[in-house]
Amino acid sequence: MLIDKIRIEDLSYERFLSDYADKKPFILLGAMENWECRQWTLDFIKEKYGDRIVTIRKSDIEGVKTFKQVRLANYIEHIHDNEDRWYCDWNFTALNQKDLDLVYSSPDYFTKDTLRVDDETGQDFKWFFLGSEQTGTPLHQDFNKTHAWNAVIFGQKDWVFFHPDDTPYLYEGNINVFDQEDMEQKTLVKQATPIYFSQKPGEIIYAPRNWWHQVVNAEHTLAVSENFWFKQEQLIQQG
Ligand SMILES: O=C(O)CCC(=O)C(=O)O
Ligand SMILES: [Fe+2]
Repeated sequence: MLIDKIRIEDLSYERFLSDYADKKPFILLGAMENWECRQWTLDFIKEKYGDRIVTIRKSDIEGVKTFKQVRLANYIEHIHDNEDRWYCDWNFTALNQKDLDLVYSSPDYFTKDTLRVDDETGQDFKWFFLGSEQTGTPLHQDFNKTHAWNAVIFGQKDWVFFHPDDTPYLYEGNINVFDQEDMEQKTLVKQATPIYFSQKPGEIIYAPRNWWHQVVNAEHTLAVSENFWFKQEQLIQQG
């Protein structure tokens, strides 16, 4: 199965709601043209933000549960020799670095009539993901039935999506769908329908709630990502 790629000028808000919102993933093009962070390089980030404290975790299923804090410069210095596949998974607003809000701007599709803050903690759901080649995020569904968008600034991400109906064939996420051997051993997965594709700089992915996804950074990659609910859903969830 292929994923739709649509330019922002060809996608009205009405069409987003009727064809994609809560229905299927797609790639949005042309929505990052004016973002300040599009000019960033590793050297620039190290120079300007190297003193920031960021959170890192490993790229495998166990690693996602344990975070460490390091200086960003320290992570970047080791980006070429990162055998343990540490991944900078940096919820910058939770770390009180809200100035970074200004270096990009969320497309309207994902801000209009949406909720983007955790009621209990008051935290925004905003992340930078900076990772060496082969870092990434194991197969999962996003927390609390949130939707997400994810924009590549530099590098490349390889993705797999599965529809929520494929849940019985996905071993609760304990499968590496980029690993041939794992795919052959875990035979149930043959009944699922993966959508494999790559995401390049300037491209934004929309991930609907409950869709399974796994991500591998094919090169040293920087992305920015936010999670949200459509307003109506949150009201329903709260009863
Ligand atoms: O590694 C990535 O860019 C994807 C991250 C992701 O899917 C998540 O944190 O929910
Ligand atoms: Fe995710």
